[in-house]
Amino acid sequence: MTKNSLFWLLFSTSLLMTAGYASAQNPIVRDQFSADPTARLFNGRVYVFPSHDIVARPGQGRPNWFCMEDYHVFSSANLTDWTDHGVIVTQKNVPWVDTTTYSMWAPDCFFRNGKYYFYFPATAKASYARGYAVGVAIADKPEGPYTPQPAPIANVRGIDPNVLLDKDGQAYLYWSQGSIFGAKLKANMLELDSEVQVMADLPKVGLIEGPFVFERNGIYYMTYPHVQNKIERLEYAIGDNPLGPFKFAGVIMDESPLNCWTNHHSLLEVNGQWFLFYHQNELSPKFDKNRSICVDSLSFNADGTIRKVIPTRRGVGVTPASKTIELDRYSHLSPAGASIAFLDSLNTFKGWKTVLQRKDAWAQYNTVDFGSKNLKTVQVRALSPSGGTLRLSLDGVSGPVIADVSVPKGTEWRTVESRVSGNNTGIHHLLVTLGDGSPVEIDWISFK
Ligand code: FUB
Repeated sequence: MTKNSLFWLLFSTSLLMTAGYASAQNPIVRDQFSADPTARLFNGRVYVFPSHDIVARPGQGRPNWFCMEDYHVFSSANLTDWTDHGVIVTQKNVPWVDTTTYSMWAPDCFFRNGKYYFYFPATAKASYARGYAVGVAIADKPEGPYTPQPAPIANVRGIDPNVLLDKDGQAYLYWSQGSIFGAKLKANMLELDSEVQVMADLPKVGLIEGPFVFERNGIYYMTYPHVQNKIERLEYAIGDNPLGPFKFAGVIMDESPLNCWTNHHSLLEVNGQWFLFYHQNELSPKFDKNRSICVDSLSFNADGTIRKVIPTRRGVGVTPASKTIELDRYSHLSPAGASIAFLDSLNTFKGWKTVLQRKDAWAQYNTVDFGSKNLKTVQVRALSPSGGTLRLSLDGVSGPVIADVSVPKGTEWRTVESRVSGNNTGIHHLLVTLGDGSPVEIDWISFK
């Protein structure tokens, strides 16, 4: 068992499982668009506060641009099963927001004084502020209900609020508007307690926004999306003080392979393991203002520098073998003959399929928990116009074979069942390889 697998086993068994199954893979929210995830650990659960992209109808904000009317919050006890707690704040209930703008952009949430403070930017009515302002809504529980403050925070003009609570009990608010700004917050978490400062010495060329600040081993990390070239990548700078100056230290995630113009992120430590939450546009490849949130593991070098994160479709967490294993959220694909496509390109929310087109092409899905008793049966939802076979093996293409699955000829999806043999207990990587016959498309796999 790898160190990573052991972490997941301990993590998933040491915390309560949630009732509603959503997904263990990326993107983690698949029934709506979501972006700009700020993840926080509250009461042993991970809560993600994203913004909520929608497809704009005529008259809603700026055409062909971001369109956001409200916020949902999602939570998970194991980073695998996510619960959508529904809408927590909507623009029509915030007195100061100009509701013609649909501009509820990237938020944050912070626990202090026994309350949850939800910080969000939006375009203000002219009587409150000019342009973007940052408001606060307060709740007794992370999932709400939240009560918005009647007016935005004075002297904060911009987007993408983020809060840091330093070791000495001083809280700070950061936000962006061309540059990144920061100031002390009063203990009431609702008012600034210092002059606003531009955070030095961050890049001066190319858009910079979305600050997320944290402290680790005495180092203050200022992390942010930045357009170094054509689209945003995630970078970080480090300093000795919460308000800088900061020195550029590296790239956390390169530009989107899907060409999503924005990225926006947060980092979270859970039981000693760090995670990067970010977004991409896989559910909307042709319109990058409809995004989806993702999570991948992140780690540090001994000197405190951050190792670059390569975005994956597999995401994080253990997938029980008895759940539907979505092979299209793969860990690795063979260099040729394997690809991913939408099940229905007119409704991307239906998800994806894996297409194996050439003999010996394979797809690998990591960290499947087969449990403590040998499983006897596997079901595969598949389609093969001329009929084909699949070989299921563990931990490598030449690892132990646990099943051979015949997919009969046909143009309709069908669920085929096969016997599983051999020892298959514990956590393993699952490999699915195309055998003799013609191409096979796979929707999901599940063991009994
Ligand atoms: O989601 C709208 C804006 O796009 C965010 O506020 C920025 O950080 C970028 O992700």
